[in-house]
Amino acid sequence: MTPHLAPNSLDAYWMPFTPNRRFKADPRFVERAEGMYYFTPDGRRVLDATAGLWCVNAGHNHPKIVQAIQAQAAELDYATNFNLGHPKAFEFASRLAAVLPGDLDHLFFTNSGSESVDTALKIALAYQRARGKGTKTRLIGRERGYHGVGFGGISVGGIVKNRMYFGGLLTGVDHLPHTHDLARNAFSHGLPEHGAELADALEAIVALHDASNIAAVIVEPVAGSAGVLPPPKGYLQRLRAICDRHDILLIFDEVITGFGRLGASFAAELFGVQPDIMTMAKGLTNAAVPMGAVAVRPHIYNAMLDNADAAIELFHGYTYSGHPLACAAGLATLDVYRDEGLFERAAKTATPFEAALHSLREANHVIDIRNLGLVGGVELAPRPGAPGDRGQEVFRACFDRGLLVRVTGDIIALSPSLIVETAQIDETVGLLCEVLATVP
Ligand code: PXG
Ligand code: PLP
Repeated sequence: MTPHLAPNSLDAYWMPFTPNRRFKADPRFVERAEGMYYFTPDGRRVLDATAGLWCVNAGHNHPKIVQAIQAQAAELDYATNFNLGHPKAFEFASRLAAVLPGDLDHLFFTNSGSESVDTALKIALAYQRARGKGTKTRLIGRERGYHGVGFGGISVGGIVKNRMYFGGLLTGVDHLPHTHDLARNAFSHGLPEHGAELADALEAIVALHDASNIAAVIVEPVAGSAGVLPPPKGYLQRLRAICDRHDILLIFDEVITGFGRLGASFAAELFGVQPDIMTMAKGLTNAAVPMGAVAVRPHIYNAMLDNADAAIELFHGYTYSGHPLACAAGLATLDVYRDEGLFERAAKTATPFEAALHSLREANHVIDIRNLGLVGGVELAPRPGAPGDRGQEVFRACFDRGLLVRVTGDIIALSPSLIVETAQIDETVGLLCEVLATVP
């Protein structure tokens, strides 16, 4: 017993990415969920306009996913995937390979997006070495990029606060400029018109370091965490062409953009741009069991297997790689996406979503609105000298009125589950408009 902790105290739990003192002084709880809604302990219903944290793409507590997890827990709780197989891991990898764009045919399983990113970066380095290009070690990320919180991910990531407290990070990393350009692109519907030329910064990095020293570029096709930044028209195609010209791997971090979020299976499919490596998590299992994955194309997998200098081709893996519960949840999730046509549904709903979102243009404080598929960003003017305060107040006022949104700084992000009804989109935008009118 720890005498200074009362039973059920809020004190012991160090909450992630949360102002702990502020939260514990004025906590908010949910204890149950179904479809588009959370329910609080005092019985209030909260419309979830963020799909948990961009992850519950099929809606909360989907009965088929719940049932699959329950059955799996009773059958095989755990098996290591080191030198031992269980059927669902192979089945899930095969099913994923079939839905992934192009020839992303080989899957490595992790437990989160952060682990997927670190895994992808390690594969990129090991691959370059395996094929005799061991000097290709530099990794290129992008300003405002979010690639999770591992040391690899924060090194290539570009969110200042996620980096500045944590020492020297990985060496040999460069960053492309971000693509946020309010002056030229404010209130774009879908992809912004201006900024494809920002991809040419990769040419400048190549000119500085030489391509013989560069392993890979990693980007989010649509930056999510940093505030919903869809790529300028032609930008991703240009990045792909420069990578091809210089024999540099292109990694798409599709942790948010995957599994229907943009109204297509993946961003790679939507944009017609084929990455060499793709990272996934979130919608992979509808978030019901933590899981991430990394997909690679055959040339990468084969080069690693053909040129291995030891029996094990990749010295990497997690205790919980390919966890049976996660595989069962993932298989059921793929069934639900297919059987309910959720990616197609998201593509259709994207039109009324865009219209509703842009109706906030004249709302109080709004300086930009961005959207693609079922992702929306509403950027507010920050309070002078107090960036983020207005965003926090909007978040709380929304929750008090029964609406969960995601706020980063003064940007409100909306990413409802793919099952969202247009009436729920209208309710979301209506409540948000009311809140913006009342928050100073
Ligand atoms: N890559 C991308 C593109 C992500 O969006 C991760 C990697 C890391 O995944 P894990 O599972 O390790 O969290 C993410 C996660 C936000 C927010 O506020 C977004 C994420 C995580 C936490 C908060 O928008 N995305
Ligand atoms: N730390 C210790 C002491 C371990 O034994 C292990 C795994 O065996 C780890 C960390 C890594 O844990 P995981 O495989 O869950 O990432």
